[in-house]
Amino acid sequence: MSTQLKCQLIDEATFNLLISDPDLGELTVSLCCLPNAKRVTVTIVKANSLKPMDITGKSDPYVKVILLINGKNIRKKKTSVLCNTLNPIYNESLEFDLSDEDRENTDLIFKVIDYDRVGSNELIGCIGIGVHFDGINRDHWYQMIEHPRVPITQSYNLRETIPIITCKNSKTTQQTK
Ligand SMILES: [Ca+2]
Repeated sequence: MSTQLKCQLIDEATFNLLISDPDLGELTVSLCCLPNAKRVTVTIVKANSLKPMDITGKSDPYVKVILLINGKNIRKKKTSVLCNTLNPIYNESLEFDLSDEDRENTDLIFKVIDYDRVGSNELIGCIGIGVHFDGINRDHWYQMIEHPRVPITQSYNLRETIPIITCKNSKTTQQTK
């Protein structure tokens, strides 16, 4: 009985750790939809209070953006590396060609990564925006579609991981197998 209770307490503590991400910093991005050109402009505005990854107490951050359609990696683009800073200001626009149809099935993954000259680059934190996410991460995408040619800006707390994207069609596929 007491062992069982103890286990439950541990589980709860682990659960709390999982839902409260450590302070990795904040990323500000702007989305703008140009329906006539069938294009979406993703502007990486800035990041704030990033987690230091280097021995200097700073990081050398860049942002990689991955475009997914129906959960499949379609394209990726990245910003330049800004050295020795925890508060990089990019104001860099990344263009993605996107048809009206694909726009309804799109997600964007943003990864803030510390560049290292020696060894492999390390992930600082990430976020996801698009139709398969919840809350503001989803609403931001639809606000962009509803207001074409207007840049919509939003700041996000970075997370250690992003939830797995489950596609609307994937369940049907599993059932038919
Ligand atoms: Ca570094």
